[in-house]
Amino acid sequence: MRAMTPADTLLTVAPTGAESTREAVPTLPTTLAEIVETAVRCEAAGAGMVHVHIRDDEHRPTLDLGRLTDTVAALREATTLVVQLSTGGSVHDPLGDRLRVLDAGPDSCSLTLGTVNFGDDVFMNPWPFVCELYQRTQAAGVVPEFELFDLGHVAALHRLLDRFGLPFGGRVHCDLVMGVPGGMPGTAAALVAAVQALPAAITSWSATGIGRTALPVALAALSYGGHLRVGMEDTVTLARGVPVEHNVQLVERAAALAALAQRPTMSTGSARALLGL
Ligand code: KMH
Ligand code: ZN
Repeated sequence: MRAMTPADTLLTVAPTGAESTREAVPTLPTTLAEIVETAVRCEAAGAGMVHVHIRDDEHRPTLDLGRLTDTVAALREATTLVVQLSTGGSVHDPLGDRLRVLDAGPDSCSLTLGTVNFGDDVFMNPWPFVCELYQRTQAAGVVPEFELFDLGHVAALHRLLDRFGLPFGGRVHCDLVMGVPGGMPGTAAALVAAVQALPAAITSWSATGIGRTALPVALAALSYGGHLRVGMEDTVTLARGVPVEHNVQLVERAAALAALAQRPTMSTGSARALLGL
């Protein structure tokens, strides 16, 4: 029933990420002004939530608390988007810095359920860290988005909810991040397997396909009742050899797919209700 229920689509934009360099991707928004400009345009194109990674003055990933706090304030000033800060950061960020992200006061934060090979790197999420971060979200009144890179992360989500109960706000939202080299593949079959294994407490799920899996994952998610995340964090081409010039292109494309599927993008107010904010 959960998988088949049609509904309007929560569209999340992840405009920056921590992996692409500004040198390799000159159109990547990395400054505060660029991230805010991107968020404004993406909201107008149908986005309901923004998943935020920030950069320093040299365009390198940072979890600087002052910058994070300023970013949350600037996004709230310029948009009505749900502001979600990444607690994943980059593969090089210390766990303590990642816990402190909550001190910037976002509406939501990402929370990955386990360690995963990440290309040639390792994205570290030891179980005690997952538990600590989750309990901090509950205490701070921040709504987590559970990031699931692999089927084992789905099992870990069962374990987490069984042990610590529901998130702040009482809703349970997760995002399947598919196609990372080291995680589950970005295929319809993997998506169905993961969704069928989700805990009964899940109230909404979205999916993200990395790189060339972006479109197959989006189409599978729409047809299976899920929501969408798109953005230059996950893919920097529109098609082979066609670079993304601006995140709004990915948002517009996803919004068009959602409309075609008779599941148009939802307002930011509906996004807040969906997530328990
Ligand atoms: N940058 C990746 C290592 C998250 O935002 O929570 C982790 C990531 C997930 O992007
Ligand atoms: Zn991220």
